[in-house]
Amino acid sequence: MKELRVAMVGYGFMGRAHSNAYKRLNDFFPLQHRPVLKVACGRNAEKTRTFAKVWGYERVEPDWQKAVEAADVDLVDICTPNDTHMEIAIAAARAGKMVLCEKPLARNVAEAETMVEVIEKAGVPNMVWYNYRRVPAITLAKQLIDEGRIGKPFHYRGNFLQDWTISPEVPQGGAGLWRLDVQAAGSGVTGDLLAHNIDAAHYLNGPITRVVAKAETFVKERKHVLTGKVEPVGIDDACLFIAEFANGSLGLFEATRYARGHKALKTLELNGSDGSLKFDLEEMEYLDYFEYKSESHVRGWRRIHVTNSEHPYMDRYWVPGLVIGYEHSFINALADFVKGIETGVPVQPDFRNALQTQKVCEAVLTSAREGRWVETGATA
Ligand code: SOE
Repeated sequence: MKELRVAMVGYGFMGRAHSNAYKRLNDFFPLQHRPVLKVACGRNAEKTRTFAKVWGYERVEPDWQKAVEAADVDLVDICTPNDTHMEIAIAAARAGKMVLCEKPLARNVAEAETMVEVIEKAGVPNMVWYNYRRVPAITLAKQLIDEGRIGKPFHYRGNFLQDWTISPEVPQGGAGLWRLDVQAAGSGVTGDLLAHNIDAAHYLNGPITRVVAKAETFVKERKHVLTGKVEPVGIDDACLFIAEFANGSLGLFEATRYARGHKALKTLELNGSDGSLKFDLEEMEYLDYFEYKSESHVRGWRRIHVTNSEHPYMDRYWVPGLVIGYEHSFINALADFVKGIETGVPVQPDFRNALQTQKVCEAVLTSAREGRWVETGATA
């Protein structure tokens, strides 16, 4: 078995989700590569040490440049705030390492384009962790669409609703709350939540060509963790947009951190001439499917429990009827990435593919600012 020696930059929520994937990969997927957790790297020395100990990294390296250039590292995983993605990805690619980057790829299109240019020049395998594509029910949705069961698509809907920033007492910035700091994050729910929905929409329904959006910042000032001062909030708290897809269908998207009662209500629906599909992350083991061609007396929505061995990824896990969870979407993504290295067929979404999601995010933010339709650059 070949070793895949990992340098992990960042130790937060995503550092844990990805580390779990490296550790469990070979337990479930027969592959020629075995991840080895070599180096953990982070800004806070004590937290990095604890993280490395808990997850089993061989050593700790406080200097990220040394970590990504280390001779005993093959793959760099970027789990840091968005404002550091570009610098780390470029250094890692130039050092000839494979690069896996947490979403969104960057803060904006300019950064993402630079990253794509460098990574493609370096010719190193790369992937962006849009993990929801690897939820078996969503992968099954893609399969049903590709089998022609939905017919001509008319409507696509995608929501991502949370409620964790409603209190004006929640500060912005710093290690825990950088998602609220526009400098660190680039944007608010657009880059954080809509980006997931745009990636899933691209995957299931093809390119989005133009958008018109409305964004809102409900809490205009928050204390900044780093300066201790009350400062203007630069992120979007909520963002809604209408989209046109290259295939002629219409999209409706909503993301917010102000939907009281919803922690991570991520839903999607596709309606076509021959059928419809519905997914809800809170019941992620199910895919709802409406098949129009059934005889009318039995026609209706059917709920597929996506746990059979013939369902995507499920032959790797338990017996039919028994479910897998959120963390497995990262294991599945990693398995696809490693398979990509072994077969020479690059996995999606790679940096170039994620750049298109970044372009839609930017078009959405421009539209919200300027109150007009904005082209994404994608064509039919
Ligand atoms: C934000 O709360 C967040 O953690 C995102 O950053 C993740 O990408 C999403 O999957 C869950 O919500």
